[in-house]
Amino acid sequence: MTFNQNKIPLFIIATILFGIKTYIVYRFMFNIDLENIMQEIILFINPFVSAFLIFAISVWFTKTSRQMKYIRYTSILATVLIFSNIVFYRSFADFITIPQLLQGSNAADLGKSIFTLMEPYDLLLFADVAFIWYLSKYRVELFTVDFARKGKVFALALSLVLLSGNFLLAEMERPQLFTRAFDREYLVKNIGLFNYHIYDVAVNTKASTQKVFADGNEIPEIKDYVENNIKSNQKSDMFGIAKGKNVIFINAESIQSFVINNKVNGEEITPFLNSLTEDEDTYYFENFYHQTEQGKTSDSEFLVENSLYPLSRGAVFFTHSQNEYNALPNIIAKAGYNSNVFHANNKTFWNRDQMYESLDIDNFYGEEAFEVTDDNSVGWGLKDKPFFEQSIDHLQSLEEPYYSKFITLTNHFPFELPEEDKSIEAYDSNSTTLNNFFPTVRYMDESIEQFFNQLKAAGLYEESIIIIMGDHYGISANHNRAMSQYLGKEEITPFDHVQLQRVPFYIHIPGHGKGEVRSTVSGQIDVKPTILSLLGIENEDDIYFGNDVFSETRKDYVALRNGDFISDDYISTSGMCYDRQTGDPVNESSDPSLDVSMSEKENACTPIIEKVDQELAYSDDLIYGDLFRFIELEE
Ligand code: GP9
Ligand code: MN
Repeated sequence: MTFNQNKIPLFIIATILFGIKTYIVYRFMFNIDLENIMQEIILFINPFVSAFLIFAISVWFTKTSRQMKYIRYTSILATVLIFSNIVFYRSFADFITIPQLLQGSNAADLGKSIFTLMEPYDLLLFADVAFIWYLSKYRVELFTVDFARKGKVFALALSLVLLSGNFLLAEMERPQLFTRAFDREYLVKNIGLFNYHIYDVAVNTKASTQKVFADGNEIPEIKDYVENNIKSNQKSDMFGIAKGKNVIFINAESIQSFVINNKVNGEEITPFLNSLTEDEDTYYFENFYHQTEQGKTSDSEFLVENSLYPLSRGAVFFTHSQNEYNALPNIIAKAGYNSNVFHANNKTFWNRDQMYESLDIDNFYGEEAFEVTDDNSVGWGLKDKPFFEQSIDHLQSLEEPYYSKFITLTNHFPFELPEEDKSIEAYDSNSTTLNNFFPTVRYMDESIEQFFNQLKAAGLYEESIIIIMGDHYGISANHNRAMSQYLGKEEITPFDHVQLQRVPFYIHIPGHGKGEVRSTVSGQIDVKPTILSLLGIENEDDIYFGNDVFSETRKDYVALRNGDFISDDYISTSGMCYDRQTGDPVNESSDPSLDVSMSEKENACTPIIEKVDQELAYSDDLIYGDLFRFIELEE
């Protein structure tokens, strides 16, 4: 940049003032959790990066007056944006999102209380604006206004370098920040308020353009596919067995089936869940798979409520929370059920507050419904035992019948637990994650046992069925070495990896007496049809991709979201087809000169791969096109 004599460009001053202001707002007006020094650094850097990005554009205006005007007006606009977020935050403890802003009810709520949400000292936010205004109007002679082409390009390049640097740091601090997009607070704290808004606009524009181009033409074809390939026309023996009963659904965080009936250091890991596998009122499904992707817990919720697949990237809870769905709560409401979620975490995490409205969930008992203290929390928040204990009162206040989902939290990465809560010792391997997993799994097991007892004591047990489901894996493939040590295997093969995606699934029906261990190949996609069947609710005109787990006429495979599948006979993963029982590759060409892709094409998995791809694509179409808005569903 060529600076005239000792003059400096106004946009630099604007950047510095605006950066400082934004940083102060981050620290003192928003309640942003900073967990480590890296996060503090990123939070400090990003306001300046954003400010530079915005103000440096001014150098491209050749006329002095235009340049000054640009700086003036952008500083006002950007400040108004910050101010709006502050006001919004005071009411919703969240940052503005476009859909939320457009939601009539939110805006109306805000409208009424807007003045009560403003503080006199908010005026200070406009102090630098006034200063910049003054300088740009009356002291123009102090500033460089003429930038050589080289200077302009340099300013632009610097903007991009700063931005990439910021994004790189953010990605290092939170891998997959953009694709997973789990929480607005994380986004704001890592990339800044302005870039967050740009990101939010981009995500929403993408979703709504795809929506705009959809017209419902695809529906007959999808319906046909579902009728012919998914739905079974026979009711299972279990149809209506729990008619009118409450449904208590436990979403058990990060538990995998390999811990069930297994030991660590010679001790049982999950004594209570093990006892349930032998319990006469309980069905335990040992070949039940999670089908989640980047949306983790939220994906598992999406599968359960809709029997649709989550998306292959991003969290559908974020990207398509404004869609219409025909979710389980909506269907059972017609049979008189109310639906509730209990989860002692931020309501905005995974965008639950917005998505639950679209899923027709009546009540969401989030963090503020619980008494959370330093003593009763660890890691992500309230420990599972006090969580269940405190939930009993809420549960008692509900009208029956209800569907109530409990999302546990303690058994979450990085699996922290205070000594006094540890009933078993950690494992000993090169993976602290796997080592610490066992004591927290045990803690969750104990908390579920305690919950059963409390339900009984509160008289809520007899009239309910209790379903327990693992939401997704807790131990990723990064810990394969430790995992192979624990399982006593030489290595974790792709086949083993698929088998490790099994999560526990229990259906407990008090007084039933016919429970047993079932080996049906099944998955989270089957939960909605199963619950509906147990409650004796027919749901014929709906579109979904799973089956009642008790049905005799099920489609005989489970698709994972990445296109892998598990069928009665085969497991398909990483381009290989394995025999499900022996784990041996099948139909590999014996002639090594044969084209590999040919031999892959010819293998025994091929016909199912085609179905799996088709099914995933149809599910995606339904979501991207928001097609449920075109579907007439029976009232
Ligand atoms: C957060 C909890 C954990 O509210 O559900 O989410 P996860 O990281 O497991 O998806
Ligand atoms: Mn989870």
